[in-house]
Amino acid sequence: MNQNDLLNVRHATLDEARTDMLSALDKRLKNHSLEAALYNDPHMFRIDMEEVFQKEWLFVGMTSEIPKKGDYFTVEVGQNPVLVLRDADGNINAFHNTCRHRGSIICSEHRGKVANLVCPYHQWTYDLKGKLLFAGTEMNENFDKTQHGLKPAHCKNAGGFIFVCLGETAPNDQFDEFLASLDEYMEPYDVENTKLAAESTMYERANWKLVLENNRECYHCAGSHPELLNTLLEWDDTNDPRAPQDFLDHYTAQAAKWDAEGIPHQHKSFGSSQRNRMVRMPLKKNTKVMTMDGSAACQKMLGRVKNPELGSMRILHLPNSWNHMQSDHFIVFRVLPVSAQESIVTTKWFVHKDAVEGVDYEPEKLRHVWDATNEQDKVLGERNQLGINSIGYQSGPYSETYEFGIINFLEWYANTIKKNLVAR
Ligand code: 3BY
Ligand code: FES
Ligand code: FE
Repeated sequence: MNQNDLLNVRHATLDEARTDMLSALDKRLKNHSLEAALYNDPHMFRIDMEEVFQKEWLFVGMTSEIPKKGDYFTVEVGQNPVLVLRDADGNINAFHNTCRHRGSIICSEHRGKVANLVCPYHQWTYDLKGKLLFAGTEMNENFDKTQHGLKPAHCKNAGGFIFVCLGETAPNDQFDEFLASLDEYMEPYDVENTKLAAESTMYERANWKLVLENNRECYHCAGSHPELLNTLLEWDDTNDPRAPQDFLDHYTAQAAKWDAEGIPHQHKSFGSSQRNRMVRMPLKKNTKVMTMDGSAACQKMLGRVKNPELGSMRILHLPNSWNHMQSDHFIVFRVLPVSAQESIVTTKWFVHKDAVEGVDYEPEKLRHVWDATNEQDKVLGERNQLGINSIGYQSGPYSETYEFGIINFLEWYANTIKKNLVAR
């Protein structure tokens, strides 16, 4: 624990913290920020990990990051190392990245390729489906290899998105309906024929909920995101009460072109409190994608896309991802908690797999706007955390027009914690 963590400890036991958390969530003012402990107390953080990150579906990465058999990437969900791997049949599976001998992690690189999974400690060897193949010659004769395969985690993919769930049983909450729509909405992009072109990993000294809250509103955009606002129109939906007529007219004209090409764009949401949503929104007039001047980022468009002005399709997955799918590249964002006041935000940019770096696209141009935006958001999140740690902090009101996305997020969060704590 760091010094801040110690300052915020206020429970003798985890059970006390659970009771305290339920009562804090029950008596919270719906349209107000949470009480400080929910953003900085280490016991509350542990409950977030147990009830949300170790039980709910999480976005981890894209199928095109691991195109061939034996390709893998690893991800840390709190202190749980997870391995996501393509097997010989082309299926993607997830395993706890911990050896069934004495628990060493098996893959310590963030990504790579293997024929089999060999634990570096005593060379126990597993196949790509997690079956234990070899445990040396020193185990006694009663040792049963079939009882020592890698522990699987739930893993599903659709439209190129990979989700894992570390819980014993995976929650439903219309998740399969969401996946079916992801397949439909992502079809034009042909994700299997894309490649990772750039990646950033940012360490932020802010509770994961502050990172999400910041992303769920554009109230701060005018004050902080000059690069993004060259192209982004801040309305997330045609129902947005703030959307002016010229935006609605622009949307109608763009949507007619998308319809002519069979590009899905209608707003859809799934699960409680719009836990998953997707919608395509136009960017500013005469801009194509989120570059500094709105011009193309890559000469090769994705999949079967012909129209460079596809706006951005936003895909939200609570608790840990938002995304922007455009005509010539798409960007995915993933948040993973580290401690009560630390998070890791990973951003990845994808282009057509045949696009050549330096010829069809320049990584610097591709990533510039969101590198700048992420840096600005990191500062905002960290300042938010510092102020919340003050004894002077008091829950404050959200704007119901600008910050409805946060209200939905916290409603989902509060209901999820309650549902899972009560089921315990
Ligand atoms: O564009 C995004 O990803 C979000 C939505 C509004 C604020 N933020 C920049
Ligand atoms: Fe993996 Fe010993 S801990 S082989
Ligand atoms: Fe922002």
